[in-house]
Amino acid sequence: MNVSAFLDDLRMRFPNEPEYLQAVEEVVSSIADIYDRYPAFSNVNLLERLCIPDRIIAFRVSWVNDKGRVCNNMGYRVQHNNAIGPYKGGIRFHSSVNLSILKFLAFEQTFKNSLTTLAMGGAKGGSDFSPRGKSDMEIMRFCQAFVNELWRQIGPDTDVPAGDIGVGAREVGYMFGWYKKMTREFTGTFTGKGLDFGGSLIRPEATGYGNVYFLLNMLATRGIELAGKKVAISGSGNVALYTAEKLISLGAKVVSFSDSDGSIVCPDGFTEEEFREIFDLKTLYRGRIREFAEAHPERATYYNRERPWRHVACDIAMPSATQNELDGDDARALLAAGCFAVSEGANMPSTPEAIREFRKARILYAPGKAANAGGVSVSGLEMAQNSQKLKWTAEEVDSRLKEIMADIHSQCVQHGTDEDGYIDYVRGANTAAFLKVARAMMAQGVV
Ligand code: NDP
Ligand code: 2IT
Repeated sequence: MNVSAFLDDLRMRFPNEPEYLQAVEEVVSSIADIYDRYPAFSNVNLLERLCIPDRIIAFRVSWVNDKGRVCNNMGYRVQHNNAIGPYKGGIRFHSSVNLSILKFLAFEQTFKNSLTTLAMGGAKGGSDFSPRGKSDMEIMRFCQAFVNELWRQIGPDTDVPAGDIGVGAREVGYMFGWYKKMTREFTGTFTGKGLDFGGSLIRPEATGYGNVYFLLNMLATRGIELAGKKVAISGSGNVALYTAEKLISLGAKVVSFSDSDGSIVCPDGFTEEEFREIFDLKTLYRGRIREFAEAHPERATYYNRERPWRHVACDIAMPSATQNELDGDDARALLAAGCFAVSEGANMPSTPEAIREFRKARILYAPGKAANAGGVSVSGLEMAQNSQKLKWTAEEVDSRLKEIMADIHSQCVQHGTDEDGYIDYVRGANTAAFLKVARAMMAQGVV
């Protein structure tokens, strides 16, 4: 396969979609060899069908704010690929949302879901609506207007949305409520639901916990203990907070958090009590991370409009906020300070230059599609429980999550180990994920 000709063609057709092109380039570059080994793939133009989404739904969402004014946002659902199961992936509400970002996320989701061992295709949706500063009633009206457009396109065996940035239990609850009203059916069409109406135990924790389980598998390949290690985290949302909770419970030292306004750093690690305060600040009060540093100036330093990476020495970095939040300079600063492992909680948080630095330095580097797959995995387990009309215990879900993360790690090792023994998790994850989806697409013909 001529990788550069393939990418040039996509660039010409989708010139204004940099995030989408970035995600595709990473995958295509790492599967080119294996793709060429099977000429049957190119005979049916499989790669192009795998990179271009099956379907994109776009719509206007009109809703009324608390002042009685009508506001208009864009809404989207990108149904990328359903070769191995129903479309599955989160919904993002953030002012930055556009088609390029949702196409990259849906593309990544297809590969991630393939790794989970469960039957889920890939999708992503969202809106440029910003929940920041909105009242509960405004959020509810927006969610209802969004689902009013989307409900015909989704279903328990068709497409199952969940949360992502700006969409947590509150938003999923409102969306599920309106979906149920429109369909007059109680089904498992959303995951991340409240525990009283079909939600799974451990789903809120799953992405963060899963990332720590994946990290433990990576560290074990080098005989390294987690206890006592300093871990820099970005973000302070769902993924970041549960990553920190698990890390602290295992004796690691969490030295940073951030939000879209700035970062807080505590070089000797937040105590469990301090973490609880941060957790409540972000979840109960929906506050800003700076408020913790203002309340405890002796414990934490606040860096306005800055990411944490250049402000703290750490052994391990777990970027858990958003895409392209760790660039080449950040990567060099982390490496210079002794960082030897990076496990991505966010989707595509490291820029291509940062990834090149990590791989060149031969540190442990896990891409999000492997490391953060715990969230969608437990979503898959929520779907299974909903179908059975049963509820599993927290212990059962957590132990299945651990097994799935270990399995994903094994797939990376199987397909990504270099001749010198270095595990290239990027190549491993992309190859394993690609092969499964490709086999399913081949078997199903040109559809
Ligand atoms: P949340 O909305 O709960 O938290 C997002 C966090 O990132 C917040 O701290 C937010 O700050 C910060 N953030 C968001 N956008 C930006 C930005 N443009 N610049 C800097 N900081 C930003 O989302 P999640 O924790 O669910 O998601 C975080 C990442 O993890 C995303 O990349 C998501 O795609 C990925 N992910 C999520 C999964 C899940 O199950 N939720 C599963 C797998 C991956 P602020 O508070 O200021 O908005
Ligand atoms: O990026 C992701 O994997 C998610 N936001 C979770 C998707 C899901 O369907 O649980």
